[in-house]
Amino acid sequence: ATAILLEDYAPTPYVTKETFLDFELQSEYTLVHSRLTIVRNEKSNSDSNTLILNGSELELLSVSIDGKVLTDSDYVLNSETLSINVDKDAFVLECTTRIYPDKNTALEGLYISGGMYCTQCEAEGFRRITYFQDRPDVLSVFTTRINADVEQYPVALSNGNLVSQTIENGRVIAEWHDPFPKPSYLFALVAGDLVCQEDAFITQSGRNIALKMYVEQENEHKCEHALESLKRSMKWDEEVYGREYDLDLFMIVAVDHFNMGAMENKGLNIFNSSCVLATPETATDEAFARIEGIVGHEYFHNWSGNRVTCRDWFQLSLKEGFTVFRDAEFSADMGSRAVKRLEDVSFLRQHQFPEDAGPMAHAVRPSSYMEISNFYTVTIYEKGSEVVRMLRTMLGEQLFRKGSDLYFDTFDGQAATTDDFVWAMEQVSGQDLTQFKRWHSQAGTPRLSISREFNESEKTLTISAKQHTPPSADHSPKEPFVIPVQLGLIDDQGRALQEITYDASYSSDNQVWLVTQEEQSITFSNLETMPVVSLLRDFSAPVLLMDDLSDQERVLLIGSDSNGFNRWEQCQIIYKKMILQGVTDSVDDALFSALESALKQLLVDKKVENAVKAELLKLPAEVELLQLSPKVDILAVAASRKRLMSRLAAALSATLTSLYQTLPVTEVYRFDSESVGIRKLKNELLELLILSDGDQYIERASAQFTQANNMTDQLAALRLLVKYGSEQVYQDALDRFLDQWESDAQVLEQWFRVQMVRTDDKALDRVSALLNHRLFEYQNPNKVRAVIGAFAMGNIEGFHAEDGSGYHFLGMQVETLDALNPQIAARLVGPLVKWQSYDDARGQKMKAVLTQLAGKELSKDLYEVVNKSLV
Ligand code: DPP
Ligand code: ZN
Repeated sequence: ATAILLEDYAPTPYVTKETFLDFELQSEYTLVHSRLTIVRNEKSNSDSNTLILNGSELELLSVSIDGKVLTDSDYVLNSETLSINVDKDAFVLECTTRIYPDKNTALEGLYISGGMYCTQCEAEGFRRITYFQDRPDVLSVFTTRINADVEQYPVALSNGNLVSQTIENGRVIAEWHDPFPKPSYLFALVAGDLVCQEDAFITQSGRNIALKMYVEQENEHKCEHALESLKRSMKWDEEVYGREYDLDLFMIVAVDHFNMGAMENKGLNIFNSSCVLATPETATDEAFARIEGIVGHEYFHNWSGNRVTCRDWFQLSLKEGFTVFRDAEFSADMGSRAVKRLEDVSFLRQHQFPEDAGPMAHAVRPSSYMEISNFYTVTIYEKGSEVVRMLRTMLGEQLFRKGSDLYFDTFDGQAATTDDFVWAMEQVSGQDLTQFKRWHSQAGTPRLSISREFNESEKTLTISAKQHTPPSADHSPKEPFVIPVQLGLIDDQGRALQEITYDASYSSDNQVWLVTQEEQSITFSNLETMPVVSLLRDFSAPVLLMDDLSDQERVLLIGSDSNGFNRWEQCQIIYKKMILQGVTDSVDDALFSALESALKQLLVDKKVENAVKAELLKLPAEVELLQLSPKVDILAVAASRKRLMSRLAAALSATLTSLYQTLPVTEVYRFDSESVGIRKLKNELLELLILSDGDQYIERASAQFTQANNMTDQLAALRLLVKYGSEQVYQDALDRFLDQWESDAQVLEQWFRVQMVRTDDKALDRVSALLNHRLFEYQNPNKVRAVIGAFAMGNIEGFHAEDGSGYHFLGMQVETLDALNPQIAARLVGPLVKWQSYDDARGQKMKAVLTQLAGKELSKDLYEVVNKSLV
């Protein structure tokens, strides 16, 4: 496999302007007839006469140009491309290919999921349908005709508007036309026996949009939440970004076999059924929130992705980072802003920081890749979103909105770059963002060290910052970043002080200090006593912060910082410190007591949201400790974390009990932040009460499991029974749950997944047994993730077992899956490839499994990941 380089980007000499596709869906195969209107590309200065079309796993039946059939001496065909020399500036190319959707287990291109046809074309799936310029800078107007058996596939959908639909000789013939030019990755087709839930939305300019959600009959009752989320998204994008929907029809389809969460195909979003179907009885609050976020995400892509698309795949974060930022703000506006932010920061630290420190490290705009599917990463998505967030922090809300307006207006209908986005922000703000763009080109998590010096006679406080970014696996440069540090000064009573400084790097409007150099300091004056500094509020930059705050100062901030995020953050810092103390020695009793009393106060504080209370009681994930103490023994960390949790539960027992008793029961299920907060806190408390008081609360969990009228409470109870119950109790609960929910695909996934939380020494046996369960399917990525993924990522004790059996198991599974679905295999191997973060003995065992894999015949996807991890 060879690497594709950003620096090699060049426009194609030809572009496809119009695309007509005719799909004949036959039972054994599908015939795809294409008619492409191709012209010379004005943007290219190449005088090459060679038209290069991408194609993969296709049977070429015929190809002609302007009606003249080509023979194999007229073109060069290999496994990846069809190259034709043409001596015309404009021509029509017609082509017929044969494909086999029922044999397509990779779930890229056209495939069958549970009896229905569907597509996934991003990034390079369209080339598995027909020969085409399958690259995002070729935008074409698509017309699609679908011809299928009307009994089996009465519903036949594609992008845009339905032009006509007829039934002839038992075949449905539907023709769709999408007036908006788009790259092939946004193409979609669906055919199946589906029912439709309809709704409508009236846009700000008064246009009536038909909303249609297509699902299998059995899921008809699971559409309401997604449709409501869609309408909220449409309204939000009008209000916050001034973006209105453009077609008259917006469709959503749910499919069971899907590699990603969902896909923003123009006018026809296709969703993984687990990311769109929900009822209160079958989906948890977490799932409701995830669905709302993903429905929003895909909808927002209509502007940030579809109307303005990416020039090439190195620019992927242009649409993904920006769209994640948009969906995060949408979710924050719909639910609890504080909770959304701290969840996102935890996620970033648990997943993106390790990626940046590991062998697959890459910049938000990478400079090379072998297989683009491997670059749909937390760096492109979540760090990309943080980069957009920093721009908004630096510009302020109003200028940022002006910038996004300019961006959309200027690049509408075009394929753009991350530089274009920054250009728009520069235009509206007058700021020079040249240095800021290093966030796009340089990988790695900057370490930001902060120290303070108080001068009593001058009454000044000087804060000094040092930034350093360790080398990363992609060898990108490490010049100083532009780091916006949001901060506030507080006196020892927790009152906010007014900051006074004459330093131009500080903006008092938004309290942002812009650190741009390797070392830099700022002085605040007019301070009677040494203030406490609340740093990096709302996590204003994706850095690893190391400050010189004392434990007392942290405890003060937990109790009184006006920034909710930082109260939680200081609590996390103390937890991490105590977990590490517990690994080597014993936890500092004074520190523990200080935190204990701070928590006791917060837990009874009526002004603190219930959901935030629940988050304050959660200890940081084990991997976050690896970032502070490299190569620490992960099993020792897990054990220390558990001990701390039990000690906390015991110390807070009285407070937790009375809080638990005062929380109301949410009788009727509602998905609003208040009821979500109550359920979240209640279930968090129940776990701690099991740890402190045992049996009595196991019984409480059993009762909750039986009586719950919603999946949030039922699954939370089941999880606790599986985690803490006796062999008999948890097995019994699992059996009853399966009895109740066996026929519900979304709940069944949860049944598989929840079993991975039990951390006794039989975890590996349980996973192996589940893989042989009659309801498990290797072809279904959701089930694979729920069992193998959840084991490797969530069951630290089982996966990292001393004998290496967890690693060996994962290696075998990855190999099996690679033959079926390379994208899934390359994802699943993730926990192994970060072997260098673990202690040496463990790391060597992980590496041995990778070395073994490297000796096998691998897909391009898996090859890239495995080989990069062994460099
Ligand atoms: N389906 C993926 C997403 O929406 C890829 N575009 O992020
Ligand atoms: Zn996306």
